[in-house]
Amino acid sequence: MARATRPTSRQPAARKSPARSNAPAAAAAAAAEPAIPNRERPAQPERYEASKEELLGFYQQMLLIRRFEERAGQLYGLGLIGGFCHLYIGQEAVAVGLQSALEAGKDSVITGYRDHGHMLAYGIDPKVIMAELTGRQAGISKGKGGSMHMFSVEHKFYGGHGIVGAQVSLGTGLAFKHKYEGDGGVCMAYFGDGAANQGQVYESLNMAELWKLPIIYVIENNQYAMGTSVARSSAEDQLYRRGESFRVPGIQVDGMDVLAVRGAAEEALAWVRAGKGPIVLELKTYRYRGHSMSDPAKYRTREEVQSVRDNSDPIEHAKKELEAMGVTEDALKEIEKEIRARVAEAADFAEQSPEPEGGELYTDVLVGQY
Ligand SMILES: Cc1ncc(C[n+]2csc(CCOP(=O)(O)OP(=O)(O)O)c2C)c(N)n1
Ligand SMILES: [Mg+2]
Repeated sequence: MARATRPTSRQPAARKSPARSNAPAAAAAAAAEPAIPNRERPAQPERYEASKEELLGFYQQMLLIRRFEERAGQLYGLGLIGGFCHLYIGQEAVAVGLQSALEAGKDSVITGYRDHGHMLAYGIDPKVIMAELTGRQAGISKGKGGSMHMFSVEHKFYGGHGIVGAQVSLGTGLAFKHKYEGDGGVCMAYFGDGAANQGQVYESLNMAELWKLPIIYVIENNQYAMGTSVARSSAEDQLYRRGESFRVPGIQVDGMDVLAVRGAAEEALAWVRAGKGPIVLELKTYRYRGHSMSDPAKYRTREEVQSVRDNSDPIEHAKKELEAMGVTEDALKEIEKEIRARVAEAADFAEQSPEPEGGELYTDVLVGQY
């Protein structure tokens, strides 16, 4: 079961001092160099050893996200969801594996617009998420945020952001707050492979390492930024290495295996909670659907998508493992039934709830009076 990471041909290289090769003069110069801080590297994470109950829990959460997103796609098709809607189907193991390792109420989370799965993985009620999608008063942002702008300050879930990369600097601010207030919390800031090429990401990495901020930068590498593949857009396609110039270590993880993801989360949290500063996790994953509901997905073949579904699906993978642990087909069918019922209930709630009152236009606009 040693599938903790799906290593690439380019594993993290051992750090070398360029002076070392030029002995003996260079060796003397190297010896005189002041000690370089933070040259320690995190260990290669182990795959998490989940009990049957824990794995069942992860399976349920992933299935809930999958069925919720499928239903959201249908509601969009029916015109009940307006604006943008970015589905998380295929990436479920990432949010579930990572968020299961966080301490609720202490650690904070921030992400981009593909955010429904993260909210569900945080245990937020599917009803208020679906009601937000349909723009209803009962939605978690009172129906004013929609798919891309959901928040739950109570859960320390800070959105839901439509501006690519913005959540990285905002997350760095959240991490600064954790450190400033000494509350022991860690921020998990999720962003995509496309966002990883943004300038503000590097300004954030620099500050976070300089100030040893408690933050995990999570790159969800689903291989595409809208219609652009990583290969077409990224000079360094091994995204876990993107923190290296700032001495921020990185780990690459199989994002289609929830236990590998959870194992990596443990390692990253241990690093950050020990006060060693930020860390980058690159989760290799895949989105099955288009970038958003309006994407015809002409930039990749159906065969490519089908091959990932057939060979690497995170839910099928967990299901097989549960079967091997002795969970019966009937028990799994029962779970499927319960989840379908929860999603149907959320969809009914979202359709039947009233729209916000007109006066809501003026609430929650400013934090205070100026
Ligand atoms: C600053 C900014 N530039 C461009 C866009 C348009 N845009 C929306 S999503 C996206 C692609 C981002 O891809 P990635 O970071 O890989 O995330 P994914 O959609 O795969 O989750 C782009 C370019 C935007 N919203 N904000
Ligand atoms: Mg992407």
